[in-house]
Amino acid sequence: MRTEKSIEAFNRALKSIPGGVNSPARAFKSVGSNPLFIEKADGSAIYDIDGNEFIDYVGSWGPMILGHAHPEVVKAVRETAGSGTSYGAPTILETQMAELIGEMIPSVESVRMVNSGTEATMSALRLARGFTGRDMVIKFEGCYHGHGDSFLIKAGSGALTHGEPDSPGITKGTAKDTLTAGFNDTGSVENLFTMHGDKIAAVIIEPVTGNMGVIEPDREFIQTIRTLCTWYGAILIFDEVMTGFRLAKGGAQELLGITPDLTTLGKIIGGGLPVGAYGGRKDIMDSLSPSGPVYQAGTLSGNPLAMAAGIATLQTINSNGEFYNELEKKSALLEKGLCENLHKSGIPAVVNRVGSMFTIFFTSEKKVSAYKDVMTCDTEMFARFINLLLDEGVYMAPSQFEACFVSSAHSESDIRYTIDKCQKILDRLKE
Ligand code: KE4
Repeated sequence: MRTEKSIEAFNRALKSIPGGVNSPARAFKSVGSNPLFIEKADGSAIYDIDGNEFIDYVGSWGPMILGHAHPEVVKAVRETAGSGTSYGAPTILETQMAELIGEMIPSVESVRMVNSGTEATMSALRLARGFTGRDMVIKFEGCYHGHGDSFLIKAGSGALTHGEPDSPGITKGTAKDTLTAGFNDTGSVENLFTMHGDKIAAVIIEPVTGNMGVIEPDREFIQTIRTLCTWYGAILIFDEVMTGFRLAKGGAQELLGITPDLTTLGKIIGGGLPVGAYGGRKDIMDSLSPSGPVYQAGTLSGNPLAMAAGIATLQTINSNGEFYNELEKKSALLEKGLCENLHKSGIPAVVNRVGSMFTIFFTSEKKVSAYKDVMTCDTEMFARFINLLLDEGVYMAPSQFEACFVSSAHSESDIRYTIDKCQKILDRLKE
């Protein structure tokens, strides 16, 4: 695979952009290679500047559920842009988006648009704190909610502790209000509520994780969180930036049958343009300025281009009553093929899949259902797998701790090609 142009582009970018990328997830650092610079993308295919073509399972980390450059999305952006790109004043497009989100996710009675998933989660936490008058938040080890200070906190030792900053620049004052529990560890959440219950403003969780790889919640675990939040008057925030409109029309909360108090969204609702949103119970949302005292604002919130792209995406999904069934069939076919490959190869690995999100964990654990299982992964083996896969024209997430995504644009031949190439590579990994 030729990569001269990407290498040259990367060296040039390094001179003016920290690490040569505008987001660390793109850096390919954890798989020991350099990022590919992309020229264009169409449907399930992505093309780098050296002319290499790949079947894309990153999909911009989730937004591209319809595949790249979907005609309806491109048309909507083109037509909207011709009338101007931003007004700093309300448009009907924003109301259409809010109504559409509320129709698809009934728990979202009222919603505020922002410009990224990070902005959505930061704002939702401030709102929960403002509404309850409490300071503490519980997050889960391995869950990622964007780069807001309160969320860049890991558990430190054990799963029950006051937070330790994950990054320089986060004050001890911030970290002390973030408590960390274990995903799928019901006792860890119960203990935190027993110790801090009336000081906990919110619990925020990826209802199905994508950011430590894909892990599904035990039903008793997620139900207990809902019960504890209700009992102690804490706000349950489902961070569905990745799972929203991905796992079902109504997101993970539809799949799990759990109603959160607030939901954060992003990715798919922008159709690839910068977007985020947070919404939920009207009594909570009405605390937001200008209706209420909790302040949050944004120059480009509800930007007409992002709204047009997002509305076109959601309307395209809604126009096909079989959309999620078709996605499920393709994703299940891929999972089956990958599992058969891995079984034949004898290489220890676990494939976790929920809907069209999946992760191949290179571990000898029989099951990956918690952060501690994820930490057993052979990241060296994973890196070799990813790089060999790229040589064969398949682009999967360049980190063991991420999700891959199937889109409606992936064809059955894409899936079969991917399965065949994975088999070839696993045989080579055994050498
Ligand atoms: P953004 O600020 O990146 O739009 O969203 C933050 C965020 C919040 N919540 C969840 C569940 C998320 O998955 C994300 C962002 N996801 C990563 C991929 N794991 C974005 C990729 C990147 O950081 O470049």
